[in-house]
Amino acid sequence: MKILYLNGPNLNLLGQREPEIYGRTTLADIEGKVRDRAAKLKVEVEFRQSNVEGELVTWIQQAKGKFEVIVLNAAAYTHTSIALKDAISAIGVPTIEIHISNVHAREEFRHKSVIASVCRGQIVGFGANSYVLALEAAIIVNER
Ligand code: CA2
Repeated sequence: MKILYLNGPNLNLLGQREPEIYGRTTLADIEGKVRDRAAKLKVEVEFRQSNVEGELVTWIQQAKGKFEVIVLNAAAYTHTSIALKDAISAIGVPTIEIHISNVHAREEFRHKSVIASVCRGQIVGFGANSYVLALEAAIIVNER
């Protein structure tokens, strides 16, 4: 089973700025944690990050037939991107929405997710562990 982790804009800055919200863990650290756990669970993972909305759309489209599940932290595009929503809906690869911070405890504009209705579920607010928890969710989604 192969799981594609996609990360949206500014997540390349993790660990370097705003540690009070996003912690001190870098995206590379998170990838390492996910890879350790994935090896124990005997699943394959691929990690990508882009600041470009269209690149994320292309990666979602290309996931069909190559990955069983997508784990998506769309970052700020979560709250705005109909293009991401349409791509998730069009390709039909089960997608899990994740967030590091508890978006519901933050500004009002972060409470709305444009992509939530086309995702299989959400994991929100567990810091870097949201990524690790998503592995278990991906396995469950794939078994259904
Ligand atoms: O909590 C999350 O995972 C978010 O997806 C992170 C996004 C934010 O727009 C969403 O509302 C919630 C922001 C990612 C930017 O990450 C930064 C990391 C360090 C410094 C500045 C931004």
